Amino acid sequence: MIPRWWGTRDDVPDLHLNATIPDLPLLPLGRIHHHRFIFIFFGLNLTKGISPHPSNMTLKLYGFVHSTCTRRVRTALAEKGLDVEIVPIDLAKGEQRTSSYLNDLQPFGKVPVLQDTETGIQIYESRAITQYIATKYRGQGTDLAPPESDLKAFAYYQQALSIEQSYFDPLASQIAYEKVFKARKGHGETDEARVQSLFSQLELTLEGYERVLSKQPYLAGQQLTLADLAHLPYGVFIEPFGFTELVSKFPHVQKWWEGLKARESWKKVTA
Ligand SMILES: N[C@@H](CCC(=O)N[C@@H](CS)C(=O)NCC(=O)O)C(=O)O
Repeated sequence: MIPRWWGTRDDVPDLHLNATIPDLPLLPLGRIHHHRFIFIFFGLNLTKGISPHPSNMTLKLYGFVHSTCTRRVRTALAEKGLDVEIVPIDLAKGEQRTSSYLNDLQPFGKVPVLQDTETGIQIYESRAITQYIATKYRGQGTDLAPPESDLKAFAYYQQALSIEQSYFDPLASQIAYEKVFKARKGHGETDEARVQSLFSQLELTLEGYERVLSKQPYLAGQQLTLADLAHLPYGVFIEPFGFTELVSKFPHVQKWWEGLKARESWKKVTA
């Protein structure tokens, strides 16, 4: 049985938020309704877009609302107009490493994990979860992935997914680690030389993105897909460390990036 707790401010993977949220008591999920005003008062409505009542929701998402990977899933859900019950996992307290979590939910000790009570499917890995959502709810909300039967569109979609995972995510997530998570995990101070090196590599990567996006509006072609949306959580996370400035060097990348951030789904997830 996974304990249901809202986390403390230490879970918030965002320096700005960390700086503005005072220490809050741990709140049992069952009481969140009564404490909702606390989050709104501090400008953070943690329950927005998610169910405050763990009940008969079809979809349950084990995670932390502000973690990058949980946000990736929540963005896809928002594009589909789907509600989800969030079952909070307190990463700072190590709830993702309890034996019940490792054995029953995620063998690698990570969030998020999705449970679909309608199909009985339980799945982890944020990108796999978003693909599951896109497939199960095809025809509802935004179409987020072409079907396999559309050979050309599906091939370019796979290519776009691979671009994000191969060339963007490793660099962006390592920058996030160096700038924020390294110290938080007690692994030492930020290695600024490494950050600079990672940003240099990211610049070369964005040169590639610029070549692609000067010919088409989205990574897979004319339509937005999960491949585009997948960039949002880490891209936004590293914006204050130099990503905003870097993106501004590439007009087509910038247009694409601003368009992604302006989507209602992302606004909802970050509200
Ligand atoms: N590839 C995985 C990565 C999952 C992951 O690294 N999750 C982080 C939060 S974004 C986590 O659970 N960290 C806790 C830890 O490493 O102990 C996915 O996309 O779901």
